[in-house]
Amino acid sequence: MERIYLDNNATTLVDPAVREAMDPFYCHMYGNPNSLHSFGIEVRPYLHRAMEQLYRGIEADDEDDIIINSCATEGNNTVIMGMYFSLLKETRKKRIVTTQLEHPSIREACRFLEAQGVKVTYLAPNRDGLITAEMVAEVVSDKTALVSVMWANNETGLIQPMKEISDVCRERGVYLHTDAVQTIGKVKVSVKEVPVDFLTFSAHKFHGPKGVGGLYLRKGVVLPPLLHGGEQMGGHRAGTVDVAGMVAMGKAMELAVSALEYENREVRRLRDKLEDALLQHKDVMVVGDRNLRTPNTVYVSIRGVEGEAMIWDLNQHGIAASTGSACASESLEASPILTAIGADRELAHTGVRLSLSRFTTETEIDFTIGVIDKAIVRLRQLSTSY
Ligand code: C6P
Repeated sequence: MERIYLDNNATTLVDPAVREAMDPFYCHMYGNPNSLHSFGIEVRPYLHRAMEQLYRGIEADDEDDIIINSCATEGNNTVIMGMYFSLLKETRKKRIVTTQLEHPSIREACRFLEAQGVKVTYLAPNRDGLITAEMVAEVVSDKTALVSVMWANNETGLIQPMKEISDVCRERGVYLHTDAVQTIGKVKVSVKEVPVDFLTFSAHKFHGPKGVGGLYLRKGVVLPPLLHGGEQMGGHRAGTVDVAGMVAMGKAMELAVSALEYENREVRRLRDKLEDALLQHKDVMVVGDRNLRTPNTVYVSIRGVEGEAMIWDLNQHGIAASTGSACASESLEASPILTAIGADRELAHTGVRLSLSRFTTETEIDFTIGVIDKAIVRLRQLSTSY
């Protein structure tokens, strides 16, 4: 059996069709799109097409902007820092409302602004792991510059009610940002149906390459750039655009959107099969209602089994999973996200995240179930607390 990859919320395999689309831009069409000679001119139609694929993918309007950047961490920081220089620093609007569920690229950026005098409210989710529109409505005031709520969570897969939250923000005239990194290709993302002002995405989470991402800006919103020094991206982000990356992200977006139906039927079926098998064991808990989660994610707590021990055991059998987000994998701290949803100490330390993709097969899931079944029995026998 080849190795099995069930850590798709950390990163994904590059779809072979995406790889094929980006390949010509390394050794053949390697011109700088801002150059006036033929090498530059010949790549421009490909960038144009990639932009069209991205606009179509999230149902953006022609007059909106999509800034191509290096990753979601950059996109999230661009929004938070940009808001500081456009509103928070100089006007009466001195507040940001965000949540305790956010990725560190939002959380740490907000902490940095707190040190500059910005007031940040970190909304706690309810017991279901959700941030409701009412919670947002309760804390937003005329001093709020920005609301930032992640669309789907990277650890639990829980999907937030973004439409209702966007209704509140529109009504109150407050900018809304959403980190949609874990949502593209899993749930329909339409900025027409869910009118947000800023939206972050990252190609490597939907079968594109690492090192390229996008930030959507609604028409008319003002956001100073994070990177200065050139007119690329209409002045929104200086620096030569990663041509191969952008072409790849466009193709990956197109494929992700066309695979949505498969994701919601087949990937969900395999995820549910795995989840049902886990729940056959006693003292096993899955975080969040499966119908409120992205179809590929299950976050499970197995009493008496340390998350790290299970990951190690799975890895011995060639199966890749994680205890939570990859960027915190070396920390022994309890997951801030699980703590936020009220998990007790044990749950926050016994969590295992299994995340599938459209490349996951039934044979892989069956094999994984067999390995986990045996691991639970063995690791519990070794446990002093179970
Ligand atoms: N989450 C995980 O294992 P980058 O790599 O900068 O493009 O993406 C950062 C990021 C931002 N928002 C969300 C919701 C994310 O899940 C991630 C990346 C990985 O969960 C690595 S920490």
